[in-house]
Amino acid sequence: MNRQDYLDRTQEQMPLARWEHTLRVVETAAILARRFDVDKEKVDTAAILHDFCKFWTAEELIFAIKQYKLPQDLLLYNQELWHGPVASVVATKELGIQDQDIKNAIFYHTTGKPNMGLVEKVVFLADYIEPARKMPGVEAVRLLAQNSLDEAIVLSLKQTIQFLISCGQRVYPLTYDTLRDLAKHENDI
Ligand code: DGI
Ligand code: FE
Ligand code: FE
Repeated sequence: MNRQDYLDRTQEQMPLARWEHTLRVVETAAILARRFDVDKEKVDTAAILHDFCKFWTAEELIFAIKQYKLPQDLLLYNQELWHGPVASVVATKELGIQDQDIKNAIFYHTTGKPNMGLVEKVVFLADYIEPARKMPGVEAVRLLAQNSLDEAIVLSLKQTIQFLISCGQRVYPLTYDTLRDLAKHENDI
């Protein structure tokens, strides 16, 4: 499979609006990869595939989480958390993705994880700051992303946690673990 195959297979999985989001994440991730000297090809592939399973039904995602023995505690939390881990396995089984950096970047693109690699960080951040994102505080994250992947990700995680708590949703513990890991030099959490 080549890049065009990844693009075609991804496009046919999703409606136009999500496809356009994917293309903006690919572009944003390329800019960040250049800025922070990260492997462009890995970032590109992971960005193309990160939302591959976003439009699978809940039933399909639950089936995959069980069948592929993904973390079962995901099922106790927000459905939004399910598409990354499932896409990571599908990318391996159906698209032949073997590279661990790419698999991790897809798997953890919603929550992050402690000790993220640079490819993971770039995809995570590009997903949050792609130009059509409008969540409160996104502009401050874009500014931090000019200079520091970690500082930008820390602010994005804080804002996501705040958002989830404000609407009474449960926060998956890995989200806090990621924040603690990256903010270990801060004294405000
Ligand atoms: O798939 P996208 O919309 O492009 O972005 P995403 O995969 O980062 O999903 C973001 C959504 O996931 C956002 O609305 C917040 C929601 N979410 C639900 N529970 C959690 C969560 N995000 C994190 N980081 N942690 C959670 O526990
Ligand atoms: Fe996503
Ligand atoms: Fe996304």
